[in-house]
Amino acid sequence: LRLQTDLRRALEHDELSLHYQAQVDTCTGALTGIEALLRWEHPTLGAISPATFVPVAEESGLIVPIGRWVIGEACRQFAAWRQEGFDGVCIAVNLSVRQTRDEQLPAFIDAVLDTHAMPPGCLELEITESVLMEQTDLAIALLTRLRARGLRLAIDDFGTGYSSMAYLQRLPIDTLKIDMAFVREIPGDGEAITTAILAMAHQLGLGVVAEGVETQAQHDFLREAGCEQIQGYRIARPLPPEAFLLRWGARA
Ligand code: G
Ligand code: G
Ligand code: MN
Ligand code: NA
Repeated sequence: LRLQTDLRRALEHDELSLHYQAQVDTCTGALTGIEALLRWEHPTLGAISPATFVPVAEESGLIVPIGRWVIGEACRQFAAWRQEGFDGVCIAVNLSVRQTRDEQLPAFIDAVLDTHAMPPGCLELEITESVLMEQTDLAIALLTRLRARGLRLAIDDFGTGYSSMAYLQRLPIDTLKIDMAFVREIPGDGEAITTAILAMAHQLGLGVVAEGVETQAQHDFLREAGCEQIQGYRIARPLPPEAFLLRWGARA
């Protein structure tokens, strides 16, 4: 309850911020995408992980205004970076299940894209596989509406849920993000499932990003397996905007 009250104030008091993590071409190392990740600096408790406060925000419904702030701020930052050589790159934000029940979300996103003169194809929404499994036809209809506007959709943490095949058919998805649980087991038991996900994704015409890549061996395996994009500490940690620009901007 304490967190819930504090979170309500966090939005108004500028305690929330975004860090940005690079997604790169597995072969060339070139930047291909940027994932925005929410951070909360609590005035007395210090940094609180989204793994802790996002569930609280979901329960209270606060995730709707917070999620909107994330979309607005990520797009504002991305637009400000446009002169920095990030052409062909898109910005990804995480969407919580509650936000897929927000009927006003498409109108909100339209307004944000309009404000920043941003093509819809530059914004990717990440939805976790487990979230999708709870989804109703209504949420699927909402995601379909967003995709029809030209936004990109990614399935986050892919491979840990159960109903993969069924919803891959139902949803207009662009990208699968292989869960880091599998990447962690490369070399080893993670190899077979990674290869299988890549084969299926490519058969379906989907792009693939492997998450949580931490070692050279994982990077090498994924390149040989034909995984076109990777993300993880091996490449870069999520960084505050200034540090991200220094590392990845045209003048870097
Ligand atoms: O960045 P980090 O590993 O601390 O994130 C922990 C979890 O919080 C991850 O599951 C991530 O997807 C989630 N998360 C990070 N930022 C956001 C956000 O803006 N919205 C939602 N819904 N989840 C987020
Ligand atoms: O659920 P989602 O995939 O959005 O969560 C991303 C989370 O994973 C972020 O909190 C980010 O900080 C974390 N992360 C990103 N790269 C790595 C990595 O290489 N290793 C580990 N352990 N965590 C990572
Ligand atoms: Mn994500
Ligand atoms: Na993930």
